[in-house]
Amino acid sequence: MPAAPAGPAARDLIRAEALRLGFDRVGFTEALLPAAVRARLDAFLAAGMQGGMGWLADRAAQRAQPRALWPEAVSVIALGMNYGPEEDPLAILARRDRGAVSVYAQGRDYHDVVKSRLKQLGRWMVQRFAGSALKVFVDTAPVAEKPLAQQAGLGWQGKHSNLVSRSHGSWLFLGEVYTTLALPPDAPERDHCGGCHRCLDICPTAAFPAPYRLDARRCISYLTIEHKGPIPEEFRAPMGNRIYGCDDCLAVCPWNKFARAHAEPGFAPRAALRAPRLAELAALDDAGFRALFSGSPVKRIGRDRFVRNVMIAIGNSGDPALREAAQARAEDADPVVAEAARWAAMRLEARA
Ligand code: B12
Ligand code: SF4
Ligand code: SF4
Repeated sequence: MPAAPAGPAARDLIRAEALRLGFDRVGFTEALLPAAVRARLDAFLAAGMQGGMGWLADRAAQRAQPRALWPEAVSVIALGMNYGPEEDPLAILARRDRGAVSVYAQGRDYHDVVKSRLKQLGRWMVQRFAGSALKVFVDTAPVAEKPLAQQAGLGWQGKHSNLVSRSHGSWLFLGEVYTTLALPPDAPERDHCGGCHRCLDICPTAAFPAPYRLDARRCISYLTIEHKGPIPEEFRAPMGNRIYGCDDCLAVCPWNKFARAHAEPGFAPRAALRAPRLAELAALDDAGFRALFSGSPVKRIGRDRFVRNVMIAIGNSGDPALREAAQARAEDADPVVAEAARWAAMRLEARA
């Protein structure tokens, strides 16, 4: 399909509509990424830093280059949705009888919230610009979301590798529209990290081999969400009470001083996930897990992986009152849960 002509007026209309739909940042760029993006992805994969996320390697060519995924793509609209927390996300780390669920997972699944807005924007664009075509993405497709967002001016990839925005700090979800419209690009954002290295210093598991480079195998977000099987011993104590994801490197970024709490009702934290009691989470069976996490991103890891994480947090709690909750799972039908439960009970016994 030839590029549908458009221009600055079309771009302004799209920006206004996206903001009206609830996106907080909107930027435009050509559907073309520099070779450095592919080279960095290849280096990451060659070092095995993706761990068990084999899907990152499967479609590397499409991930690193929009037109390898969809040859008709002419422009990319990069969109950001603010999910800034209302409270200090690190305060929960001191409450060792509670589980820490990362900010992004305390409300409704962002995939659903962002995707439904992207579809609304897409429907509007198809009507407004007859003859144009588009595809929308959030997170799960082979799309280099952070490099595209940087190129479209939304922010820059900070030393923790996430996109940082001068207006919203670390707290933007990203989504994209690939379109056949030729839209004038915005200026890319430049790096504003300067001499800062707070995010690198705070990481509990030393997951950054160098600034801008993340070894996912060491990241608590990977270990609690993506990793199947037992949590390697060396990461168990540093996990503390983090049972789903991790916010440490995001939360310490000085650019968060410009961030505001989100205004999206879907991202409001569920009361049950703000500071859940480990003892209650430890007792979850399949049905209880599904009921508690219906509509939440936590649901996708399943009961067994979740209770495995809860067992590690109990082992780190230093609270002998939680030993019983661990012992009750020591013969769990899932061998990974059972092993983590025995580890937790043993650690608490040593402290009793
Ligand atoms: C795989 C993945 C993960 C993995 C790996 C993360 C990673 N950094 O690669 C794991 C499970 C660990 C993860 C964790 C998280 N994720 Co994630 N994840 C993704 C996913 C699906 C792909 C990212 C990817 O391609 N990684 C591959 C590597 C090679 O690419 P990279 O991140 O760009 O890293 C390279 C660059 O930093 C590059 N680089 C850039 N500049 C420079 C400069 C120099 C000088 C050098 C040398 C290198 C360099 O080198 C790195 C390679 O080593 C994206 C969605 C998407 N489709 O893009 C979401 C995404 C990145 N995740 C997101 C979120 C929110 C998170 C968490 C905050 C969730 C949480 N609270 O637990 C954490 C943050 C952890 C962290 N510090 O990155 C958001 C980030 C939003 C944003 N503002 O950036 C995304 C964009 C999803 C979304 N649609 O909103 N995630
Ligand atoms: S999310 Fe946590 S574990 Fe992962 S890199 Fe950031 S601070 Fe380290
Ligand atoms: S904490 Fe500092 S180094 Fe890390 S992303 Fe923010 S500004 Fe950059």
